[in-house]
Amino acid sequence: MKSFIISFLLFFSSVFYPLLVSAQTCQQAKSMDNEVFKERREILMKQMRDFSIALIKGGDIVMDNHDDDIPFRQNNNFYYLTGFDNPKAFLILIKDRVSRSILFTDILPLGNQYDKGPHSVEEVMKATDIDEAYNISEFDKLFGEIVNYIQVQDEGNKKLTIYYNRLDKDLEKMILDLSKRDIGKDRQSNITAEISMLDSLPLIHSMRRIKSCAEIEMLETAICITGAAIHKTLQGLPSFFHEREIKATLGYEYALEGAVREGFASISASGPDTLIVHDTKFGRELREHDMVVLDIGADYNYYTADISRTVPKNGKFTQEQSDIYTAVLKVQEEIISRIKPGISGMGLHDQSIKLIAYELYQLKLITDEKSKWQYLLYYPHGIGHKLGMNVHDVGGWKNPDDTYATYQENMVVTVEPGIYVSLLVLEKAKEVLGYFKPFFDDDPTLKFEIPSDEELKTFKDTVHAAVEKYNEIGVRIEDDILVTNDGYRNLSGFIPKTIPDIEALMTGK
Ligand SMILES: [Mn+2]
Repeated sequence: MKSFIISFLLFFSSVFYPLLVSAQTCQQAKSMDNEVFKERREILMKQMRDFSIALIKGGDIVMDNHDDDIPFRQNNNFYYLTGFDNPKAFLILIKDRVSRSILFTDILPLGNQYDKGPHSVEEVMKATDIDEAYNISEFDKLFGEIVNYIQVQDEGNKKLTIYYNRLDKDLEKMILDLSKRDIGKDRQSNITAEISMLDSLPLIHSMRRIKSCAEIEMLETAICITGAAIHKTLQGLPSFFHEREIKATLGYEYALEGAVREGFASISASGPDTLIVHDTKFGRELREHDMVVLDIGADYNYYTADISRTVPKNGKFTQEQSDIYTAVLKVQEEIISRIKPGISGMGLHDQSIKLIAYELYQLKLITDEKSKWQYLLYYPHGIGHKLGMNVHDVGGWKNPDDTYATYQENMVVTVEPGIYVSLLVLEKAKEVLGYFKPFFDDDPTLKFEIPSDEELKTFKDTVHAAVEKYNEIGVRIEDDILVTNDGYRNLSGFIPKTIPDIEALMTGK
């Protein structure tokens, strides 16, 4: 018996232990319970006018070229309010004397052999704890009844407010058509209400900008998974021959760690392609002295990470690669250290331009630190953006009243400066600046005048040697930062970023 136990234990440790150690390294945040979604619906309804409804449409199934479905991902606002990730769905929030939520979706017949989905409205109600659920086939009829019902409730006012996504013109037309058909049908009450159509997005987006603890945990899981994938990619990169191997490694690690999809099209740019900010093709053979930019993020339960690391393909920085990398890293760390509630994203971008210009001047890549256009030839994007369910999450750089939006506690933002050195861009400087100018003209901080041909020639002649020296090196470094009550917490700071840490991980030394 004893020997059986020993051999069993040996068997167990030899067979199962390696499996255990190769399993996931990220602790997975537990999915949100229905109370969370219910509370969000209640908060939204509190902001709505009395006697109004909000109509939130779920995501559409998108076809690829012919008859192939692109993998379905629920609309973020819809998911935010329901936690329900089936296609063909509508949510109606009714705010009257007693507020309630109604979910419509595709109920599949039992025995359906093609699609996975709910087989009864009871199943939907049990899964979501929503007040009422119906088959989507009843939507047209019930929408009319709801519209009329609200008007009866609000007879004194005779005004019906419908909140919807104003960007969705098909939805707008559908609401208007259905309302025209149904309003006034109830002859007994003799109602001819006028309809106010209001945009639901500002209300929902203002909620989504500030993250709850549960949302921060989701983001931390997505970031951990992304970190694990970067770790594996960096270890493998010195022996990789093609960018495809990066893609394979990322996909494998994501799935293994619990993320079934990426939050956006992964960017892996190598060699001269590091100068392209959005290269998602994974189409290039790797070369020994390439730099490789990874700008990636796993999606975990509808929350995405967004992290960039730039490394030498062979694991060892050359002097030139190190010069550019060190400059970007200094700027990135300085900008991160300035994050706290009350500062604006635009203000940070402006500071990042000054810091990058200082570094470019030291590297002899520009001739005037204060120039409004010289830096742009090497730093053609913003310092960062909000992060959440969308990789470029809701809440832009400006408020509706045109003032600059400020960071607040429990927002999550990215910090991603970059320097990209290109002889071709230098040569085409006039065209490049001409491309940017119209976008910048409205912004007093960024507005610039195109330099004269003479000025441009002097500039080109002066910086040409330095640009040649660093040609085709592109570096971007990006972390995901939680704004705290008195500063920040770098959620992705554990992912190797200094030159010694990267070299040690990649070469095993
Ligand atoms: Mn980003």
